[in-house]
Amino acid sequence: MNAPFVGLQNPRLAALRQIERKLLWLSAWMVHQANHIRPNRDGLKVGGHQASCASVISIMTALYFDRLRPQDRVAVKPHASPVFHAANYLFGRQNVAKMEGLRQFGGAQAYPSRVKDGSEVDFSTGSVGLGVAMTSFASLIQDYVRLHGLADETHPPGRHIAIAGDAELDEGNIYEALLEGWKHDVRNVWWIVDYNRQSLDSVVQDRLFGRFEGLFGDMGWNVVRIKHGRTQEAAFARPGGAALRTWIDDCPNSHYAALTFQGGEAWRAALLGDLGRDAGLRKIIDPLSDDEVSHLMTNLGGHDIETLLDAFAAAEADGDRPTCFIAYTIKGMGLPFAGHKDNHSGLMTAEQMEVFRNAMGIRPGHEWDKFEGLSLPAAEMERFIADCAFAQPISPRGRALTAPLVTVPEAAPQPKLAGRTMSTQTGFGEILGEIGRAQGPWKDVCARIVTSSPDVTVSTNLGPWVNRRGLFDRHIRNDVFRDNKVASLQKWGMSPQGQHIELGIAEQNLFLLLGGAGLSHALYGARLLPIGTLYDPFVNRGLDALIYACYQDARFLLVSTPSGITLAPEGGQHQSFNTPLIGMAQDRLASFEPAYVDELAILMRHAFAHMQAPDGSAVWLRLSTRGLAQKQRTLDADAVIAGAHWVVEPGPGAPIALAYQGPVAPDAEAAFELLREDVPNAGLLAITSPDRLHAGWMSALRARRCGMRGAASHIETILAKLAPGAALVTVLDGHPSALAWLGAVAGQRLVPMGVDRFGQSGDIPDMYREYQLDTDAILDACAQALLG
Ligand SMILES: Cc1ncc(C[n+]2csc(CCOP(=O)(O)OP(=O)(O)O)c2C)c(N)n1
Ligand SMILES: [Mg+2]
Repeated sequence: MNAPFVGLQNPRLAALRQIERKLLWLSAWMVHQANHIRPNRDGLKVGGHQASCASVISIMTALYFDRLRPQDRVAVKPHASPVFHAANYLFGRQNVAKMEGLRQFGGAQAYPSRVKDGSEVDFSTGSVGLGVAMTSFASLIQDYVRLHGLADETHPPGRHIAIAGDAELDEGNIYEALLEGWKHDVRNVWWIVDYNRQSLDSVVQDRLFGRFEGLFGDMGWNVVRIKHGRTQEAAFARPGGAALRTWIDDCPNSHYAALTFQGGEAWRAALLGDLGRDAGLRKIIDPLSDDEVSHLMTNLGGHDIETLLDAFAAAEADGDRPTCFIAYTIKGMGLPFAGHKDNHSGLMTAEQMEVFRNAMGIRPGHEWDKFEGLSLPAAEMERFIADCAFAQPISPRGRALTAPLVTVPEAAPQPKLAGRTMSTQTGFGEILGEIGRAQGPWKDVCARIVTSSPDVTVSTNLGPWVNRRGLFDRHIRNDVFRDNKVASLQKWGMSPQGQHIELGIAEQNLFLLLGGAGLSHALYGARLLPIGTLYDPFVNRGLDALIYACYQDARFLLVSTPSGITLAPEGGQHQSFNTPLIGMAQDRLASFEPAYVDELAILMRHAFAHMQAPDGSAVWLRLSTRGLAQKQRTLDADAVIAGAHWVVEPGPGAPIALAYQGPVAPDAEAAFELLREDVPNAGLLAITSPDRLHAGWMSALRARRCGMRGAASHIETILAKLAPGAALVTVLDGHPSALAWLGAVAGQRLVPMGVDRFGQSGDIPDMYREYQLDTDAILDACAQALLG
């Protein structure tokens, strides 16, 4: 661990200033060559954010080359991606080809991406606000795995740091995360706000800082304002300095930004216009050249390495309290468009780049040389970088950790089904509750499961599990009702050993938590099997965070229940019908909707394995509260996992099959019995996953286009049992297009049934009649399909 910086003449400071210079050059050059030098084949803007990068150079230099330890985990604001790649390049963890390929196929990503840029990226960013909030949930998960003894103790715990753009604090999810973090007493989190007071479109409102200070303070955070650099502080200490400080503090953001852009002459005119009669101030300003006036006025804390290091060291000394640093900066600092309100996507022109190149001392052809244009010898710089704490490996594989797989037994515990009427939601609660006994072959899986729910733990049937495993909290908190002998089905004692993390009603928080927990193997070397439950319609409420978790390849099991219009009396507002389509469209998420509990048991077992498989993914089970008479049968587990199985195989030359998905099964079965009276060889197909079927079909089509003639998908094999001109009727409690594509697989005539309107409540008979999911409607659709 480096000692915090001390003293002006410290050689560390000299080296850090060289690194600032290098990061500024490399990030600007990376964007420049992508836009101006690399051939452009399609005429589209490549883009990049030189001003956003310049704004955060000193902050990232101070962090990466001084304060960060290898175990720390960082979310870098999306538009500073080139600075991040440049820092990694100096550490020998990034190469020129990737940087030259910024925003190009196979090159460095526009925004840091775990999946595409590799494991140097701790948290992907891009959708502003999410990466910031993710650090808080990841820190909670770090505490969880350590308190459960699951983490590899050879890795010391890290700090979770977000380097945030100030406009990210406009995102509501930030405040949801702050509140939840407060409830869970989150520790070891730093948010460093690059407070350049500019967003994409504009210069932000004055006095915003005061709001942030209040909000963060209310949530138990330490707020550190890093406003002035050393040069400014030295000037403030002189006679006339107090007036200068007041002038700076009172200057509206947009005026300050405009003067920064205009430069020394404009600064002097403005200062003298307001304070020209102050003899002390004149003594400060008059001897300075225009460039020096400019330097003084732009010497904000976020551009001053010494000030930043002092602030970081003081926060470290303060312990593990979450800390928000508001680092005042200038967007585009050191570049020709510094402070200009339109600089967000501004790119230096070729002429400006030449001037910048000369100022940086970079010879043509040496743009990527690590130490070109620096005043310290290369060997000294190399030594300095190699000695940085962050340069030390966290594991032989770099910053990515791994964790052994947890063996998943052959079959999930299956509740007694004979003679029972049961919903998939009940089945889920019983199966998980059984695993929660932590007995027999499921003991190891049980130890790795962590569940969470945004205030719908009981209503999604996690109750039996939670009663067995307890609620997680960093501190022991008793169940007051239990202690007072008040009878309740729910036992809610909290302890560091608990395995359920209860969240408030904020669905984005659930998905951010699942994102952090689902990366625990890579971040903390501890394998977790996270399960999150929520009502199906509210997947939409957290959707961007769900997509964000999948984008990072986080591994978790999402259980959404109740779903569809089948939740009937719970009301029209709670109905969901777009979710099967989301499940199909979302990459790195395998989605299923079983109808019966025997299928569910197969899929839950599969989920625990698939979540751990190198080529696996997160898993989504869409469940229902409708009780169905359970079946005694033997299923082909592979077919259930592949997405469909024949309940009644069609006879030779069958002219029609009826395919159902989820809780409409009894109505489809009843219609099928009537259909069979007229068409004895008709088939009845149970669909458990349009997502898996579709993915398999796509993959077979692609393989055949690549010459693998024998490639066939599960759905093609299934539908081949029907006559070539056969008709299909599909029915699900969801948007009909989720299954309508089945007609294209073998060119069959298809009538799709499902829900494309919503908002009416009632009981199931009324609802199924209204939305045409009942037996009569299905039978009519069969007639329609047969008649063509
Ligand atoms: C959720 C989301 N909405 C919109 C955008 C488009 N966008 C990209 S950057 C940005 C403003 C960024 O401003 P700030 O966070 O202050 O960063 P700066 O560039 O000033 O450092 C916006 C609106 C986005 N990336 N994500
Ligand atoms: Mg900004």
